Amino acid sequence: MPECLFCGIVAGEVPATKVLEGDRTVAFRDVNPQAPTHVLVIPRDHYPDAAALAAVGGLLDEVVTQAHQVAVKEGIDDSGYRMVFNTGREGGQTVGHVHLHLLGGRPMTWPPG
Ligand code: DGP
Repeated sequence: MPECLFCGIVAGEVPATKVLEGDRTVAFRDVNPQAPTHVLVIPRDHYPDAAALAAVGGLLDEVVTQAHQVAVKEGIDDSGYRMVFNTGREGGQTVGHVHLHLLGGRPMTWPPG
């Protein structure tokens, strides 16, 4: 079992409901959904946060593109949705494998908590 929970999901060793899979990215449903659609999009390779992901050629783009593809698949692309990278302790990041939260299916409020 890998030490990283999301590496375990990528490897198929931790169960998850996968929504889309790309060569370098995977999208799966959040175990504790905060909206009717709450999907996490991650790179298959381990990077700790969005800044580390952005340092890799094209991979951040693939994560964002796959999130939009999930929104289309879920039928929320017209109504709108939110993409979030929680980063670090005060940013609310609890899993140290970078993940984009795709949230939608209800109106979002601002400011976030
Ligand atoms: P964050 O707090 O931004 O690091 O988000 C981590 C998210 O990961 C949180 O919304 C809950 C989700 N999560 C934690 N453990 C699991 C798991 O084992 N499976 C799935 N599908 N999601 C998980």
